[in-house]
Amino acid sequence: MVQAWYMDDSTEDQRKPHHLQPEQPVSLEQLKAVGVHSFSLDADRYESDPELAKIRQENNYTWMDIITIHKDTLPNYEEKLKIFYEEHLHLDDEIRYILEGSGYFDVRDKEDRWIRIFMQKGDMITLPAGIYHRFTLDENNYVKAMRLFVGDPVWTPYNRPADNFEAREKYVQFLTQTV
Ligand code: KMT
Ligand code: NI
Repeated sequence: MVQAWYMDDSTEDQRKPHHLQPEQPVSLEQLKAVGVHSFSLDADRYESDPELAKIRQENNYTWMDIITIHKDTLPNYEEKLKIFYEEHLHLDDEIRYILEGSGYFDVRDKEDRWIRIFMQKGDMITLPAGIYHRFTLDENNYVKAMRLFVGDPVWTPYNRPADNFEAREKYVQFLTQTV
């Protein structure tokens, strides 16, 4: 299961965990309240996993590819990492499934505080359209992840502020309805 916690606001290396002192964990329920859902799967079986097939079918995740983020494999590695760590939103859900390695997805809570979500092998996450978020590698500097999408993928990030999109307005409306 994914682990999550509230972040400190130190500007030190983004790849460090950035726990508060004392630590302040965030539960899966708290993640659901901001529209973030997570699953645990057997990443060793991803090529023939009926559980993964079911999730894809039920959610209409027709499209997928695999991205490997490592300095030797990802073209424009430094530049891409910078883009991933800019606070942004998308007009569609962002769905990621970690096959190897690990990394952090940070999402904003209702009070605009950063929640850090540690994702490692077997963890899948869905970030709703309109949520402000960012991604960084951790100190292991390596992740291999499946990217899933409903239909043809659109990866366009809209950096904050991006409050006038319908996807954002809908998401803000959703937040008012959860505890
Ligand atoms: C994204 O959109 O932030 C990415 O695809 C990078 C992370 S995938 C583990
Ligand atoms: Ni994103």
